[in-house]
Amino acid sequence: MKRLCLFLLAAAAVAQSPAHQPPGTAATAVAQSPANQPRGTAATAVAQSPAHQPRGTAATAVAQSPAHQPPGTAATAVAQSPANQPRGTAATAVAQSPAHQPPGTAAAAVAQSPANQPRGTAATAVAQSPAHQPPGTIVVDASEFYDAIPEGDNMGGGGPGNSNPGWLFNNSVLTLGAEEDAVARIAVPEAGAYRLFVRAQGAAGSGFRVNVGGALAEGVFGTGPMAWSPSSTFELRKGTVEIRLTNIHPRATLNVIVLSRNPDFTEEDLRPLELPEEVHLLKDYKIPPASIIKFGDVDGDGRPDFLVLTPNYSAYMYNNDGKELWHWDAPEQDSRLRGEFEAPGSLWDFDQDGYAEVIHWRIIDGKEWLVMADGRTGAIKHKVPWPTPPMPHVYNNFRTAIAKFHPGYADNLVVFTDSGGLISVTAYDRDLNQIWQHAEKRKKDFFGHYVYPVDIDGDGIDEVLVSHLCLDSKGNQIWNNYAIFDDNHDHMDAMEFFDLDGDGKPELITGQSDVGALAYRAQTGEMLWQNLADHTQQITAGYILKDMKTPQVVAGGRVYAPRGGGGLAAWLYWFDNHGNLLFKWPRNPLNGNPNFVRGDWYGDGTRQFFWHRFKLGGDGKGTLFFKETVYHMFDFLGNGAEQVITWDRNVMRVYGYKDVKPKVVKRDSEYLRNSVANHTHY
Ligand SMILES: [Ca+2]
Ligand SMILES: [Ca+2]
Ligand SMILES: [Ca+2]
Ligand SMILES: [Ca+2]
Repeated sequence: MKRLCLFLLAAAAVAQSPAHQPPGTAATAVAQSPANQPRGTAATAVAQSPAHQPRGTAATAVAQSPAHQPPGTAATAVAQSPANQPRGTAATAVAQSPAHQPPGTAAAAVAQSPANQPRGTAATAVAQSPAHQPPGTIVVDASEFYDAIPEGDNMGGGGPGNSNPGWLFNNSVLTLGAEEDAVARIAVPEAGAYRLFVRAQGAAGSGFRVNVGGALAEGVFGTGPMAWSPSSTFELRKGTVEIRLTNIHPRATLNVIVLSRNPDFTEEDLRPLELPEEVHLLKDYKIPPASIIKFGDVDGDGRPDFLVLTPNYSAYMYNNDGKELWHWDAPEQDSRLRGEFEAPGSLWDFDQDGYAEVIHWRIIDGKEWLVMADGRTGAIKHKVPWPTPPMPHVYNNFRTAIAKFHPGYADNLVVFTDSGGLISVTAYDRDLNQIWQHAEKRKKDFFGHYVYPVDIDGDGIDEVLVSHLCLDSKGNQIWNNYAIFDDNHDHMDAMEFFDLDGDGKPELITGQSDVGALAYRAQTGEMLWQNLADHTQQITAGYILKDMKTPQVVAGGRVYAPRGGGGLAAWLYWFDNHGNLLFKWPRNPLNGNPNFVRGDWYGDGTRQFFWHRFKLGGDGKGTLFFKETVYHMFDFLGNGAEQVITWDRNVMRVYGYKDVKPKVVKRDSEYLRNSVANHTHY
């Protein structure tokens, strides 16, 4: 989806045609737009055909949970993500992790934030290193060169010469695609004689040299297969030293540099030093190639289980131990069409018996069904026809989310379908009885990629947002923005709800493709500000930068086909709460299609932010924290903190703060809904 937006640029200007729609085709009652709506709202059914546009690539997305989550809430499942993402992480199932070994050092001691810190004050973080730093040894992984990454270099994946099936320290590389020097500045905790070691690979004709603190080291690195090369010894003073990769002949690849007072330091000595000391690998699941992963407790043991939906819409249900409980295989028919987009599904305990049900798409006897299945067995509890015109059709955006349309426990379901010409939002009760439907003839993606049930006016009942349209709990329109953004390419890719102006009410912050980053008054749809941020795909907001009293908005700006490598790249645009650009990070986009996740990593009540494989610091820069890109974040362990879930192809891992002090935190159903189940992958 997101990528499609790209070619859209071109097309951008296509008109739209709200024109005529035969009202009243509605499937069931309600919905439909109130009278005087600007152009093309209303009505229901009808199909149209946007002629599926050739989207460029697969889709990836990321999301985050609507609405800021009340700290201290609840527990179970959700999440999801897009399909096959071409992100460029090199080696996938590489090594494993950190067998921690606290050599008692500290160089990288993570500062923790004192309990009640005014938000914003972001954990006083002391400088962090993306690796353990045992006494007498400085580990400089490739990510330390990302901050000032030259245009043309990348972090691996997606280009010739980058594939490496073997172990990579931190699963992290710098591929030198440009001749410009790559530079990192590192801390030397104590003066002394340090021997340089370089782990790099390359091919005939490639290579680079290393300059430490202004002195050139012996040897040329990155000239052949991956090699661990001891080099010169340097007398270093305590303080900061510059490491410069120079005399570059592309495309050599740096994996890691070590400066050690131990002249016999070996490659094997590196193995236990991966990732920052505070990062603990907690779970490591092998999963089928996934389109999306959803979380929820289906077996009632209090621990989140997970549903893997494949690009074909097949469903595999696993318990918390990673044991398959059941699966349902989708037929081959139209699997290519389905595979271009994220698969729809949710886990939620609709009947409150303590066992989450599985909502997903099935095809039975040639017909498409919306199914609510017993999460333990896959047996169908309820099923109704999938709310879209009969096949054949396409599967542009099929999504599900849990909504709350009445006081008490949230047990409504909303289903969003963009099946080629007709886009609809359909609401159901806990038994899959349809409550209302809102449908419009619209071009692909006009309403974005996700449906967001969020209580924007604070009355305890959800409103429903799909891109430029906000509906109330009965399906009636509250506002729309069609007059401003009538082109389907201007859809909202990602939505975040956050109180930017401190009045206690959430604003709607969106990543809106080529329109950039925008903020709206969520209650009325009034636009507050807009600023460009490349092709804005993901967005978040919070008190992240140190010493800033007002919140920031951070947008992931996508760049297409970066520098020779092809594929996608992204960087961060930091804005103040009025939309003024503060700065960008890093110096050039990094390849990948990364998400934001955020949550209480330390279990101290402060919200930490992560993007791609990095934790964002109070200076707006990222420190590599994980071997894969982040996907979701919630209290997976039930220990009072929130853990980061990463996902890369067929590997899903859960990482947490190593020194968390476990505590019982009551996670209510709204936590489960907002922070676990309704997570989106944008
Ligand atoms: Ca469970
Ligand atoms: Ca149940
Ligand atoms: Ca409301
Ligand atoms: Ca506000």
